[in-house]
Amino acid sequence: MGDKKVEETTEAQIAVHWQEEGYYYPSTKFIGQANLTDPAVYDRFSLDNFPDCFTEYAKMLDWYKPWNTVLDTSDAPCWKWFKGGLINASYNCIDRHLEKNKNKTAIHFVPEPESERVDHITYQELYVRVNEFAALLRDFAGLKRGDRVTVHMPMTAELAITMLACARLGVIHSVVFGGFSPNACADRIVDSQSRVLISMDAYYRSGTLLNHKINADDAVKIAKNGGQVVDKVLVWQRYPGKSSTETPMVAGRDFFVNEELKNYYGKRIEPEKMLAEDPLFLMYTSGTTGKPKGCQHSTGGYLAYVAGTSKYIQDIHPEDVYWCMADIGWITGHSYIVYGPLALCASSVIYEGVPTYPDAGRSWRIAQELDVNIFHTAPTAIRALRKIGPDEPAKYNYHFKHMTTVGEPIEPEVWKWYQREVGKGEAAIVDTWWQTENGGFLCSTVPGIKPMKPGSAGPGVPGIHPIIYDENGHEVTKAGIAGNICIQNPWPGQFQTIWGDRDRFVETYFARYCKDPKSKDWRDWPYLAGDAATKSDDGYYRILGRIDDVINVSGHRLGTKEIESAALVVNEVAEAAVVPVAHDIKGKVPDLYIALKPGYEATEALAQKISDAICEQIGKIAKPRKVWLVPDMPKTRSGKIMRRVLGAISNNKDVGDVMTLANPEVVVIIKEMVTGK
Ligand code: 6R9
Repeated sequence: MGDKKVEETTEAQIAVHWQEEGYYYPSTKFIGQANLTDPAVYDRFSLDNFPDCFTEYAKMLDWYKPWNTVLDTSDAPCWKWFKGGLINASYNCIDRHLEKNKNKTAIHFVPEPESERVDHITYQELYVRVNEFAALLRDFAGLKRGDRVTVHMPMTAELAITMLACARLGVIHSVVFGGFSPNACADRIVDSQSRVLISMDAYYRSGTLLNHKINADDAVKIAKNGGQVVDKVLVWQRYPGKSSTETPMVAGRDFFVNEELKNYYGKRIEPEKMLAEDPLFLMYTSGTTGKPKGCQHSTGGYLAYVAGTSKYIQDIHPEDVYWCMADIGWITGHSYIVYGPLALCASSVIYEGVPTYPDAGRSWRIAQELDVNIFHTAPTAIRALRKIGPDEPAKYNYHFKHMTTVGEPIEPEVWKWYQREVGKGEAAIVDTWWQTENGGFLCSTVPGIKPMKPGSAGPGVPGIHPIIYDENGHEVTKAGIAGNICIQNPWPGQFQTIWGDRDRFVETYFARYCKDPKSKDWRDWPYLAGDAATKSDDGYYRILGRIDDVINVSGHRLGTKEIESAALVVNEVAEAAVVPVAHDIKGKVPDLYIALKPGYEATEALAQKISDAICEQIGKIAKPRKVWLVPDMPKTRSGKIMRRVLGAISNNKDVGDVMTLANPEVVVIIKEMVTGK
């Protein structure tokens, strides 16, 4: 395995910082209305019934033509689900609901300024707007089935409309988180070979109307240097007809969507009949090397999986008002704001702003006003809300029947506040563990069947069979012992490959525990998630954190290599090392250690310059807590930077034995610099 892996696992285990907790039980009222309460249905998802069990999810959708093979393994490990089936995701999220529910709200768009009214978009209106935009994409932008388009937009209804319009045409959308920098956007344009970029002029964030279109201008320039020409930039307007003069446009390249759309009013587009295994979208995520990975998600399998898990784990019924606070630019937003809830004909809330702006009551006022009854958020938001307004939820008249947490481990104390104050002791809670690569939940309790346990995600959700392996590929059977969590079987929501890089897909996720690389049998291809975990005697999994070079900041994955590469762009920098530091609200934040090239002086201004370079290249989310300009990096004799030692210093932990290092004296200097001791 090499000493690197051992070092990383040790680091992950630092995260084990709380004890097993007792159970909490859902109310009889919740169980009385829950979608899944029959253990026999759960049991139908056993490995004995694999893969046929997943047809239960596929049957929640409308197909133009049914599949003839549930799981095709001939191109292992690129699995094909529901082969032979024909389907359209936009049709399933919109058209099929019109007959009975056209007047129902599909999307409640909540602008950040409270002075602006909420936009309640019915399924009929969504149908009209998606069709018109699809017509524009096809006839004006020239996009067709199989093309990729990059979408760099803030949290607005137009983002969901854009995705659904692409899906209608079979155009593969690649949504980039709105807060990402032009550089990050450009990388994704180049990798996905998008010749169309969809943007928005502006959006509100913490009280300021930010100009967003400038990011598109820079991204297009950078992408061109990277070899990808964007010939059209489509710009939605936050205030149609108002802000055009403030948004400089490049003639012949940039177009205001709201103006061009007038030519397509009343147009209807027949949904494309897609193969189940045709890609629906790409979603980029950080990996162990610098380059983000374009996770390619399928149409039929993905949609079936998000519909099924939205129904059984989120307990979404068509009459629910469901609010997931995540950004649509992350996988949670794709699966559990747009595709899952809309496939089930629920009403989904899209909120433009930050949950804590302008005050600690904002989120609860939204819940009260819209009568939200299912609430989905992340530990980082829960911690922030708890910090600034621990008693705030009680002041508002809302009632959640169900709540979710996702994105990182949640501390039991924070979980208990969430349960008691936000959920008012009434809500069933699910802690859902999964990843961009997975499409939908992997571990969680089924809320109508299993009790909750603060700090533990739960067992595998129906049809997901986790296993923990040690470094040597042996199963870890003993409770409480950490190892690498893997999934034994494929599932329909799983990504199909890394866009354009099948080798990296196999190498990253399967090579480590593959039993036979030539095998076409799924049993030989356990999926490596890249997280350390323990299993308890009751079969619940506790996720401890990443085992690879990824930092989870506010529930978002940042590659340490990405941040280090960004620092190395600054001329004075010789070496850079990033380590995660525990943070009250964000979970983890990066600390950046820098060794300068000879002849340069360590100054505050230089540290600031390096920090700015990172924000510029990746986005503010990657901003280091602190840039430490150190005389040298602690290194092994073979020259590897000892991130474990730096991590221990940043987190005020014991650095352990460093005498085998090439330069142990530097550890003393760095320690004094950082901790003052
Ligand atoms: C959905 C999403 C994935 C990584 C994952 C793990 C961490 C996510 C978690 C959790 C503990 C949970 N993670 N959910 N850790 N408990 N409930 O977050 O996708 O952005 O790809 O991040 O997040 O480390 O590997 P993504």
